[in-house]
Amino acid sequence: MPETYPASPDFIANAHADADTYERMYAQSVSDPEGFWGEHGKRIDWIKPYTVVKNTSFAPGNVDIKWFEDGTLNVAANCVDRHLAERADQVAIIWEPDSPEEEAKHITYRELHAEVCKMANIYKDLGVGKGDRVVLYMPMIPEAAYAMLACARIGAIHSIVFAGFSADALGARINGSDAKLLVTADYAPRGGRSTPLKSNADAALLNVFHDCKMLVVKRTGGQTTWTEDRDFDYNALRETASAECAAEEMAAEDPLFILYTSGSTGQPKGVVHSTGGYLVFASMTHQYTFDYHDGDIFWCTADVGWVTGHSYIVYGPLVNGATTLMFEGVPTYPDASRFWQVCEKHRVNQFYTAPTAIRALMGQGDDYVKGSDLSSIRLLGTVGEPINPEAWNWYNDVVGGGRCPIVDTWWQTETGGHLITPLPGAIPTKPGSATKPFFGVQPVILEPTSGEEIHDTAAEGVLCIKDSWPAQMRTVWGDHARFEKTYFADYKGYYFTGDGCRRDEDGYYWITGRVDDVINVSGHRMGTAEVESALVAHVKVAEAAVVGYPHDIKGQGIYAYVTLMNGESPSEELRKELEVWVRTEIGPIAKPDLIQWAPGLPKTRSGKIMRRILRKIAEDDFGALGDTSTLADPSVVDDLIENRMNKL
Ligand code: 6R9
Repeated sequence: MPETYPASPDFIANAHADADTYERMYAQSVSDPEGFWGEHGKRIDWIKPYTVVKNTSFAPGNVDIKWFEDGTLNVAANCVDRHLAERADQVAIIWEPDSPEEEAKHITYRELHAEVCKMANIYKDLGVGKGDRVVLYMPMIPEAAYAMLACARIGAIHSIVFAGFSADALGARINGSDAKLLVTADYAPRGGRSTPLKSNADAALLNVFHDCKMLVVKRTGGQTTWTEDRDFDYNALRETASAECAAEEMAAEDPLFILYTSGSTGQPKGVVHSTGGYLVFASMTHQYTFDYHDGDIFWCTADVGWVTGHSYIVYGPLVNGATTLMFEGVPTYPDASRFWQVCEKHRVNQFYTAPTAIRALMGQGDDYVKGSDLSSIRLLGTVGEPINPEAWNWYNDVVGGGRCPIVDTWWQTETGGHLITPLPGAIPTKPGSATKPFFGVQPVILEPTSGEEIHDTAAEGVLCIKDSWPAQMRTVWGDHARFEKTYFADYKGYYFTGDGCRRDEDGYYWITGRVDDVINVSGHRMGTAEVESALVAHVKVAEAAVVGYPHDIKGQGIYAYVTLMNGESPSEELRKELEVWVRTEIGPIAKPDLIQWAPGLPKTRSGKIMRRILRKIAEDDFGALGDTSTLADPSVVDDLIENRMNKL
């Protein structure tokens, strides 16, 4: 039995929820979801109050999810305007730049209001209106938050593309949502290097054939090329833009944003989130999971290009009137003390990051942590992948000094907010477990093949969710059938998460990783099929199979088996060429860590690649290949093993 770690009595005494409160609220949230969410939906401001709380169906062929459907509201008004009466001069956003030499910025709610309105007015002048899509391709600068909230203010739908994605990936997403406007910056400084966003954006638009304008924010002032009548200078337009802009009245079910994420098939899907349900859930999870209190400084180290940045840098904290820290840089620049120096400098109270960052920093030694005063930190959090106990213990002892509860939050782009997480004052933690469900969330463990629910407390199988929660994704952009097929077809009547899970005898949930062809590299989700299709798009590649393998820092690394075209021969040069190729097709995060030349791939007689075998070879687990008798040509396996051995 792993040890459990309760919060200190002091922490519990001041927490929003202790064990009794959690039990009571959780019980109500599942026995009477209408009553529970009807009450907690009021934590945000509605223009027209809702009368219908929940109207959801997971029924095959008729999946339909609506929360607060007859209510109207505006997300930007909730995140900004409603705080003006009481906290106009409170800092809303602390911005910490890539280089510690450059000055941090402090943006108050009053200033945030003016900036969001100006950006919204610029959008309107460029012809963007309610329901239009705006793609954001931005560095981690305050303008990224302005750009999101400006969309929300006028009812436009944003779709953020992480600045580490390539021009090709950006172009595909602009086309995918038929966006009218692309908002970007000249350059994105990160870790002392600089990504030329504007020139990537120029390249992306070469493959966009509808009318899409570009709004460019000045970050470094570096050189860019300019296309008249298509490109617009944000900083110049801002000078004359009005700082007042009425907030559009939106229906609760109007889409707030689209965010592309990887699945088990080649094409990333556009996850659609709603306005009302999403905001209520972002607000409530931010307050309870992080035990956020007025005046706290909250830091989530994610990028706004991922869902974590949406919910816990921008929407959750701002709707709660928090001070949210936005960091442009990386944990190891200028050196491995940067996170801790930023915590000390801005007196951070809650710190939320990914296991991959913790492992990387742990590898650099404790001295980098010990040089900073971390006494302001009250709570630590993790997200994105399972955390191994060694990293958990280091985080707890060295960073938290044994004083701070750790919330290991399990959730997904699709879920909008935390679904399984400790509430720090209520649930003693166990290293590596996301512990218990959040209010209103009913996890179930199904037997993978039969789909039967396992009712014993101790259970292992696939993780599904039994009923809807307010921030559940509503559809796949432009393809509701794909939404149903991906999440509701394998296990009828449930939302299928794609994760494997174990529940222990105390009812604690332990996520065991994806059960589909999705891998998790440094906390970034990637479909193996995406990387494969990038590889086979290269003229010298005949076939490719990609699997994950255990990686000390990244959690999983990308292992690519590549079969070359007849007449091509493997070389170091070609290996480099393929690495660069994948970077260009998808982005640096998709670059294979290992490429193995494979004269043949293990296939069934019907031509299906047997990934199970490739995974085992990549893991150096040759003894456990399982049944290879269905292979068309079993000898390819011996070749692959021999080659893998040669590499070690
Ligand atoms: C928020 C986010 C979702 C996938 C998810 C799971 C993995 C996320 C986790 C975790 C174990 C945690 N995951 N949090 N696994 N413990 N605390 O990361 O969204 O990028 O969509 O990834 O990440 O496998 O299914 P997203």
